[in-house]
Amino acid sequence: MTQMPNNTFFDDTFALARDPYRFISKQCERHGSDAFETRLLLQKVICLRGEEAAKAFYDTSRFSRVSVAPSRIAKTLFGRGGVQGMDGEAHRHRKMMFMSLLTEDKIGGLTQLAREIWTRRVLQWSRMDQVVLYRQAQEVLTEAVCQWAGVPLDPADVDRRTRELAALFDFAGSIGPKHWWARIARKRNEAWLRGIVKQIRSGTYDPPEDTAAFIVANHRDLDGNLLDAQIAAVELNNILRPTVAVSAYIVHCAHALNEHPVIREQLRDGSPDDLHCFVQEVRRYYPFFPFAGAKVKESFAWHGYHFPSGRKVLLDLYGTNHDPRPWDQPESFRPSRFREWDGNPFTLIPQGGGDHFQNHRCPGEWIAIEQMKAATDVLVNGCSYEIPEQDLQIAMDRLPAIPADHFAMTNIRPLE
Ligand code: MYR
Repeated sequence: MTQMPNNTFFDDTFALARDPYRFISKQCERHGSDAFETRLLLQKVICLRGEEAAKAFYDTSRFSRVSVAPSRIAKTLFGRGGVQGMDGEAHRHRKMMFMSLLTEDKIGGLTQLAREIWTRRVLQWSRMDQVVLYRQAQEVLTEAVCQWAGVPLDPADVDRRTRELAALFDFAGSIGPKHWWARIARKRNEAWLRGIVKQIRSGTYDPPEDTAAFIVANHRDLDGNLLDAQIAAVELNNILRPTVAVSAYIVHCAHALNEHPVIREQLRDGSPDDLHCFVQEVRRYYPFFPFAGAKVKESFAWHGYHFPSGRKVLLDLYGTNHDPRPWDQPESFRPSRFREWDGNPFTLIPQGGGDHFQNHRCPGEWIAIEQMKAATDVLVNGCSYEIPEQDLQIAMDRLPAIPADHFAMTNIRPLE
């Protein structure tokens, strides 16, 4: 066995928190290795990056997801008892429930709803002095996904439900009051969704049978039992929350359009393929989810390194998307690289890698792509706007990392 490079003399929790998207890659560069060991929250952890590491990480015979998320992430971002913490047949069965919701047709329905809401919003914005895109995108996505999922949402509640859903991903990585607000937000959101699940089961609320609310409320586990109402609420939240989190990617699209006026011009009368390449490059280039976690099932060796049973492992998602081996000049924003792309599921992994059905790869990846395309089309062809003086620098110490001022826009005019 080769000795794995290690930082275990120190605890790297603060170094990781200061630079969550680049810490692992920087250390890999320093050690000249795609794997190194460190301590996080005083526990030994192995950090990995790159295509080969991703292939090993998504080998379900080697890694488990049960009880991997730190408690502060479980109590905010993911909730307890949901698909993220499952293994084996039970995981595949639960994942099928999500995949059944994500057919091309159904995703198209969600995109259509969102487009209508964007069009309405642009008209409202034209009567306002200034809007902040991050917040606006969160509201659009909350309205659209609730309607699509069969989750009743009174117009008067859009603001508070958006705040709740956004707190779960926006403050999961925070410390102090923001983090505590995210915990409260999860409790409130789960209570709301639990109530809807119970109403569906008792017949007092009857959403269409192809909606997420109906499917989750009536889903049966491998033993043929309905999910506990609390777990069903966590899974319904797993459909709403990540859709609202696409707001971060929408801000990244706006940022890229602003940084690259030539690309923006090309998209004005571009083909669907131009738009697809643009969105894929935004997903590769911009920071969204920093890393994914797992733990070793049984000890094994990989590239001469020993992985002991039970050891926690982090796979660097952002660093793998910026790995210069598969990505020529990874720090330059170049949508055209996706014209020739081979679709390798281990080199472009912003929302996890491997297979959507078998692995912990985000089942909502296609929702993200289609929502980003719809929003980019609105920003390029649906309105004109100006960018007021503000800090457009991507705050890399924030999770998710977006421009410091959340992308303000003024003087908005609908086009057409
Ligand atoms: C989701 O809601 O599942 C997607 C959220 C995407 C934004 C992610 C940024 C927050 C990361 C929190 C810390 C993660 C540590 C594993």
